[in-house]
Amino acid sequence: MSDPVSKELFARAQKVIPGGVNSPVRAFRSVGGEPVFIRRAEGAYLYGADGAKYTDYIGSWGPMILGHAHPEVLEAIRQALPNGTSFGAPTELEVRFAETLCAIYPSMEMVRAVSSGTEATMAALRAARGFTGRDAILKFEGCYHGHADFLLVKAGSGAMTLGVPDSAGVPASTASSTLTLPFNDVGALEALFRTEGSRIAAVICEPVVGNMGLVIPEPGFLEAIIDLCKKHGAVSIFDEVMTGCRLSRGGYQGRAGLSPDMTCLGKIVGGGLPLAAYGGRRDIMSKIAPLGPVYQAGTLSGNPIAVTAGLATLERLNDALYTKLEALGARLEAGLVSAAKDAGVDAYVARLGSMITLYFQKGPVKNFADAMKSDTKRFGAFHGKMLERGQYWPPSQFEAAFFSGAHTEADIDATIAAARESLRVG
Ligand code: HOZ
Repeated sequence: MSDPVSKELFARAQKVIPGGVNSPVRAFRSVGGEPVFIRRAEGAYLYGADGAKYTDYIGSWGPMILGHAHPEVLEAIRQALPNGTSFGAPTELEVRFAETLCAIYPSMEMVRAVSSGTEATMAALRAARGFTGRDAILKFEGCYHGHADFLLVKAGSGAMTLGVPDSAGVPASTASSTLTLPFNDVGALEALFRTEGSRIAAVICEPVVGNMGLVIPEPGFLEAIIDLCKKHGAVSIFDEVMTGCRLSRGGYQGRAGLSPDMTCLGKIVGGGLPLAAYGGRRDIMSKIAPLGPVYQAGTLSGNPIAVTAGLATLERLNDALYTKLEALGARLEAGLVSAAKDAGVDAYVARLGSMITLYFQKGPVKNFADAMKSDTKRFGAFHGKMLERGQYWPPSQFEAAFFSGAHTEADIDATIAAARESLRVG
């Protein structure tokens, strides 16, 4: 499936990097192939190690909403470079970054920059535990919040794809303070709060799940999380690492008019460089050191080059972009639905804005158990056929696909045509 140059690189990589990849989702294990190595990217396209061109539906797993190598983002980075790459001391850039995030996300009164989504969720939960003085946290089956020990419990993304939702190496004592429930089940949530409410520090959710494929919240589910947390003195945390600045400038919370106690951001806010953030209510964030007793730190937190890329990206998130993404998304969704129907393939397309999943099953998909009903073998065959046709779809049934403002109607139509063929021959 992969080209000869990638094959050779993968053989070398496997000798010195576990599985040949620096993050498991990049391996093509669940789709029965080997990864395509990438040399460069521009706009809507990735260029493989052998020079082959692919229309990209990964977008670096979310950050590249403006498209790859956006000229103005690159220029901002270029201008920042001569000033130095890291100071380990505060900068005006970090102040602007925090002010910008607080303005875009009114639920965040204070914010702290970190370097990855994993750090953001880990730190937000520590803050919630420090604030409440409680240990238990609740997450939802199939949601993925990075790879902190206590979050690798019934986890989505690569953990789900590779069949290790409960990772080895996590002490049972750590995992035991993580409670789990099915996504979208308000009854189960209410019942759990009735019995365990007084020991729950926080409920963390992806408001729209992207890590078991795309799963959209049922009306009232997220509101129930926020309300029950309020009632029981727990902290509601929206992990908008994927959805933040993606489903609207203000994330899913901005789109739905919701106000969680805390929010985690990453991916887009870093403009393609390692930068993330967590924040929320002032009384909770005031617990963070040096203001309070909850410790959290980072040598490269708020790195000036990463913040420059983030700000340059955030400045370009305007209404015209989201209108375009919605129109492209509707076009892609309709095209995939019709291609699957014409091919006689059982399929369910979930989409919101510029996030989309083509499930190989009839659907609907409302939670982890539903997602697991998908025909992953069929998905693997589809993935390979799409790749042959220059379409780089995420190499897992359980990852949302992303597209960018650099994609055109012609790109989407070519993808639909490729899907039509791939579904027929698959
Ligand atoms: N959240 C991303 C995938 N669902 C993470 C990317 C990675 O694990 O490499």
